[in-house]
Amino acid sequence: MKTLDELYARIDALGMEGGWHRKQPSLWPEPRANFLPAQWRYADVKPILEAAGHLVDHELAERRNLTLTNPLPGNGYATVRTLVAAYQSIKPGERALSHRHTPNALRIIVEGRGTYTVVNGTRVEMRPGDVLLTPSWHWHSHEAIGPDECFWVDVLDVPLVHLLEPMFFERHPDRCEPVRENVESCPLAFRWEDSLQRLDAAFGAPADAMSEREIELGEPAMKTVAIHVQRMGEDFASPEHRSTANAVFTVIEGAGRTCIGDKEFAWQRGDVLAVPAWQPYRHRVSKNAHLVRVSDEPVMRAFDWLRQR
Ligand code: GTQ
Ligand code: FE2
Repeated sequence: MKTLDELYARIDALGMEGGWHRKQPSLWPEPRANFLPAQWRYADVKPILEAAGHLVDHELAERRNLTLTNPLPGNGYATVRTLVAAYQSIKPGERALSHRHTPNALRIIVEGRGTYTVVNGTRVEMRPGDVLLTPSWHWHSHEAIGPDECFWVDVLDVPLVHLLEPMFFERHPDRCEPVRENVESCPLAFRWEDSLQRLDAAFGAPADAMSEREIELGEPAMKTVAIHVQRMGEDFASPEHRSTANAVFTVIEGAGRTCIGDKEFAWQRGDVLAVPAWQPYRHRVSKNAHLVRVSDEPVMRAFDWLRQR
């Protein structure tokens, strides 16, 4: 080995690379904000789910859901790096069979009454504004009794599980898990009226000043996922903020505009916004609003990677 070229050829042949002459750096000064700002409008999605209700047999589909794919080139699934969001609907008389998986999941109910979810044998109604948790490896099924077709937003940490690889999934041997108890409330169901009461009692704005009041559902809700409910009044304007946490926002009510990176989105009830890590964003509200922010903050905190600016 007399020349650098020979040296590099030998290094390469053994499946190695000199850290001093990498083509791509492995470290850089701050997050690159690869994932893109994005929005999905409930007004666009609802008619599609209704049509799917006629055209897609629920027995075949098992879950009638539409995943929200971030427009980052090459991405085929995730909404932000660690999380996937999906709209899901179910019609009276339908049942989504029981299964369990290692990814954590939660649902934010947008519209409709008379749909129940069964989590590890506990059956609870899902009403608009409620947030329901199905933590890792908990059995869960959904059934709609009516009167309404029900629409909600799912958020799962599936992309994180894809990255780390600990994926397990299985269907319940009985198709539908037997119901052990019917409850009005349980630790896995956050009722909208309780969230409103807690917001009424909340004191002062959160440290990031991104809303007028904020509560957290759970502490955190699940090991990888945090859920915050934010309240902002008409004419509220936030400062610009960025965080290493990846977030998905769902609009429970109200209207406004949010700038994320170089994009601006006008939003209203049922819309979903992707706010990927380190994308600067700010809100301006035009009609009293409640937003639910789902983020991977617990992951960032656990490894001392949560930074905000
Ligand atoms: O309702 O159990 O959107 O397992 C994706 C995967 C929903 C669910 C999704 C799921 C579910
Ligand atoms: Fe599931």
